[in-house]
Amino acid sequence: AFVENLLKHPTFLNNEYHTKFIDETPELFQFHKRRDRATKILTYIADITVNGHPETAGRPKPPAEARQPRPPKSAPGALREGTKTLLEREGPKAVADWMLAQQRLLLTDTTMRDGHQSLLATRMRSIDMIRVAPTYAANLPELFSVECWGGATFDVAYRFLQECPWQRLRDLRRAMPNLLTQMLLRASNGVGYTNYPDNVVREFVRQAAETGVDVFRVFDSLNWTENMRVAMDAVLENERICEAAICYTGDILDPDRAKYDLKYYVAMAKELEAAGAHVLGLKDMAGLLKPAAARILVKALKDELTIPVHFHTHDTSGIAGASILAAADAGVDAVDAAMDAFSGGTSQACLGSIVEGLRHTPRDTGISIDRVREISDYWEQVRAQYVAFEAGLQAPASEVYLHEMPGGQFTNLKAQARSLGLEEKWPEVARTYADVNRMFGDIVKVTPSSKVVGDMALMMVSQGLTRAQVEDPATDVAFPDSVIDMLRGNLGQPPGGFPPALVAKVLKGEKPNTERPGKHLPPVDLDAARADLEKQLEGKKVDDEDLNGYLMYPKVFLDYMGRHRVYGPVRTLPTRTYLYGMEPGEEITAEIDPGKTLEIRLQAVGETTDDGEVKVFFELNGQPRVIRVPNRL
Ligand code: BTN
Ligand code: 3PY
Ligand code: ZN
Repeated sequence: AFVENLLKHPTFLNNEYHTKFIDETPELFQFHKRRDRATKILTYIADITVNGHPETAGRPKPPAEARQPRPPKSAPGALREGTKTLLEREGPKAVADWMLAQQRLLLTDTTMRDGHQSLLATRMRSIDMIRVAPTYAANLPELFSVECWGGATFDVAYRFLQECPWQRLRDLRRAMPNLLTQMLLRASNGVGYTNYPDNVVREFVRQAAETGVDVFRVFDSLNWTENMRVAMDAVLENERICEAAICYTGDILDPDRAKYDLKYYVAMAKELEAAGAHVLGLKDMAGLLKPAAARILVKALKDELTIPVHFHTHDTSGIAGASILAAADAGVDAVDAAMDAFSGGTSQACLGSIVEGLRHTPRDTGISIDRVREISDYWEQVRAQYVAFEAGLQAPASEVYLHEMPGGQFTNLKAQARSLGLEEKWPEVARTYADVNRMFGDIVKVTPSSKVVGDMALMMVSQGLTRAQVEDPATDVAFPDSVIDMLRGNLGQPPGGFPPALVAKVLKGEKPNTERPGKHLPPVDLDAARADLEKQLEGKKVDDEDLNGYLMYPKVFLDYMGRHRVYGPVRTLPTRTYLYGMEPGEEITAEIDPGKTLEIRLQAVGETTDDGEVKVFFELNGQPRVIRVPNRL
């Protein structure tokens, strides 16, 4: 009856069906609330098989031979001890001291977070990570950490992948008991795009620590230390590793960019050390730290700090490997890199190349290149499943030194420009992005401040506005909401503040808040929020993880829950099935609960009937099942 209700609904008949419709149309749920999980999954597969997945329509498809990736074999025997073992035994300070005592260069593998965030629009699904996680634990216990959570992966999981980010974390944590898991946390912006009340930030950190994050890389999108303390203190309180990051922008060797000079970065690093950081993150989100500057900056940081330094950069311009080797020479303790298949371009430098580049040198990483290659072979097969989301650079882009876009934003903004019909004008978008940065007073550009600069640049190019016009008090400009919000002070303050004349124009005389945004946000009543959410979910009990998802992204979370009621645990499907459905004769398995595995075979897809339905014939664990779905094509 549910499907019938759905099918006969005018929205469907008009072909306007979108998942939102399900969320906004509660009467659909009056029947068959208890449709079992298997039927839900079959409904999903049938729907995708008949209609395709909305996100892959019109995009390239993986070749038929690109079948489910197979993880490599794990080294036999008991797991060797790793960094997580040390954290558990002796605590975060001991891990930091241990880092300082290593001569070898320590490595963080970013494939499961920044790698796919930067190359595949963050679309990697949990199953592709969880299947290889035990191999990481068995074969690469020398890694410093595995970055696998936070940044954009949190909302993309709910929003586009129809899966729970907390469950991903829990599963990865369990599969890699000897390795440190690492996340990217946008300080008071949590894993969102706006400042949250202090108690929401604290509660989020507590939950992330409980579910399985060991290393928190905390940064602020305007480099405002003041705005990092709540998140940092929460990490410290939960006895996890607090890696507080300075975001690198400009060029310390360029006298024209004196605002962000060596002194500036060293001073900020010392502030973060004084605030209790166990590790200093050097976060070069756009890949602007060139080799000569890396050598100087790392040397200065190592001279001035007593905590280890962990360098993160992007290979957008193609020079990241050289910067990393320079940083290694200057004594950096740890660096980020991605497995071959997820490296290069807007992602991190190639992990295997760094391993080999340092082989037989004092900073030899001690990592087996054979083990790296096996895992990278797996990642190559994984990447092939996601061709629909490839938007990558075909070649290095030295253009990044002009616009300074972070790795995660570059290809994203290009796609946005394309969808606005501005593809030909990309060089102008890039120049305008640089102009906007100067107009805002030369700020750090990283989520969420980078989005504000991007919004403004796209608006100016599409309306043909120049910087001079925007700054001219006599020209009327309709500023994007995100710009108004930032200049109100809602993301905090950049060094030196925003240019007063621009603030006056954008806010039309309204006084900005120059204090910490969180200072003025009332705490959320968590019990009331939970009760409210339970009511919206018609009495379903809400646990702390769900509550935290809702607090970060209320609408995205509710949409996810609405779809979950219809489709069930689709995260257990192979990626190919999830994105493209099945072909007649194909057979897959999906473990919908620990130990409960479904064997699903697609027998045939029927003709479309007069009322626009298609019967899809399955065998579920050997039993025939027929599912009817609308043909919406
Ligand atoms: C999403 O991308 O909205 C989440 C995945 C579930 C989407 C399914 S695919 C079949 C059906 N058609 C839609 O437009 N949404 C659902
Ligand atoms: C994020 O915030 O998601 C980033 O990757 C910033 O570099
Ligand atoms: Zn990054």
